[in-house]
Amino acid sequence: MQLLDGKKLATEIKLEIAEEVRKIKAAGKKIPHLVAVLVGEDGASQTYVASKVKSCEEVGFKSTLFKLKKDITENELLTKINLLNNDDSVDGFIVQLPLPKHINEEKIMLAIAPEKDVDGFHPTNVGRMTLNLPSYVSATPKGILEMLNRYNIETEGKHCVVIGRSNIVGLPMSLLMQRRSKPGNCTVTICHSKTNDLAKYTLQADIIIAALGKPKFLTADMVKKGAVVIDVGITRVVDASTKSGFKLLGDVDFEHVQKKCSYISPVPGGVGLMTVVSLLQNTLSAAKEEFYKKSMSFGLDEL
Ligand code: BQF
Repeated sequence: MQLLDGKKLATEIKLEIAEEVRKIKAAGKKIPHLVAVLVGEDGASQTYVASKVKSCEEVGFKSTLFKLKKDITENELLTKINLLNNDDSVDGFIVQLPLPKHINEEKIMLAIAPEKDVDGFHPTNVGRMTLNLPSYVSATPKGILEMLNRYNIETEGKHCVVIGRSNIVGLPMSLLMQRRSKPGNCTVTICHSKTNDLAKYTLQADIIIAALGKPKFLTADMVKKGAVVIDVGITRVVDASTKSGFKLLGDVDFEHVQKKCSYISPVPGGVGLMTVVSLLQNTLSAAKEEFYKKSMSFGLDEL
């Protein structure tokens, strides 16, 4: 078994991004600027946003965090988004999820200008990703592709089982694994909460991507010998023995599954760190106008 070390990869990629930022600065160009909007005081969300801000600092990006009160109205949040859409100093921004229940997340996602949607959640970016057009790709699936790529894991012709069909992970992941590219070219099965006899599918999988959000759900008896197992789950459970009072559990029963597989990603220290790095990569793409040109364009060559 080989560990898919998200910490090692994230460190390596951040150094590469930092080097590119250094060149941008040396060329006298503006450094990438990411804005994060946090609504309310959810503990996990605060942690995630903090690690995104810290990662920006590490690579030399500018970052701005807006903390909004949990009782902010939907309209007030939409006004904030409109300001960010029109602020030329902002290359990309994210609205940290989940949002309080009185705010419609779908409506918020739709309000973000696709050109600044570095989370890749806007239907324009999801549609472009689906059709293999240049676009921001949702950070977790993007990070998993980067992980497979950097560990040189062969995916062509393999059977990939994705467990979970969320808009943010399962759905885009399944599309990315089947597409004509490297990594890609898999035969993909999407499994979910209504799948009958899940093990029938996972036992045939060369690659399993577990993104359902149930701690230790994938057990050793569900995994074929030599499979590649990617654990996307991160459930916080109370644990008095840790400094923070909680620990993170993946969707995979790591202790037993690791004995059967060729590669496995740990939790913590796996996919989560790749997710944060992908956000940095998307922000760099935004600053470089890789997917959307800010200049006026009437040509068909500039999608
Ligand atoms: C690690 C997220 C669910 C809902 C909203 C490193 C992160 C997590 C774990 C992280 C996540 C999950 C993020 C580890 C961002 C990933 O070492 O295992 C980093 O910061 N994530 C988020 O912003 O919103 C979420 C999961």
